[in-house]
Amino acid sequence: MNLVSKSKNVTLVILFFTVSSFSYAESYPVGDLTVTDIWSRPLPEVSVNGAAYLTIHNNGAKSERLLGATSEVAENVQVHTHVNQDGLMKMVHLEQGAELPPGEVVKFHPGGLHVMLLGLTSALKEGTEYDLTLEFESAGKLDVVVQVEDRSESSMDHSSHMKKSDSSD
Ligand SMILES: [Cu+2]
Repeated sequence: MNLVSKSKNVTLVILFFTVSSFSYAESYPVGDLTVTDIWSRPLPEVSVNGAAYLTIHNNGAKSERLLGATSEVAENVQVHTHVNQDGLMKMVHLEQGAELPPGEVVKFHPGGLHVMLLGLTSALKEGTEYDLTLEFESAGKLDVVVQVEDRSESSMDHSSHMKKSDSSD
């Protein structure tokens, strides 16, 4: 009895690790940093500019900075944030880069910090990916892959979806 339940547990643990290694997005280490969850919104082909979002973990004891980035999909890549100016959200180019305090996780997301892609040279199509080279002040350069995926649905209120499917029109 004991032996059987033990081996069952082992199987479950193995299964769990196999599944999680497939379902979790790639993470990229450089210096004391780990970069995870790198994505872009898909955009219509006519779009001039785009943005990339990511999460940076600073596991070190010293402050770091994301100074900028380069990519083949854009003529110019800059670190941007949004500031509220008289009730209007305005994009600001962070010429000194984004600060990454020690022991903290900095999340780049729509409406906040973002990696701005100026002058797109190829379309950001859903389901595709592209290369982005991040440049950090101390850790140096890091090549990452950006997944182009539509996340708008997951951030929306699902109750509105329910109502839609319930209605008869
Ligand atoms: Cu921007």
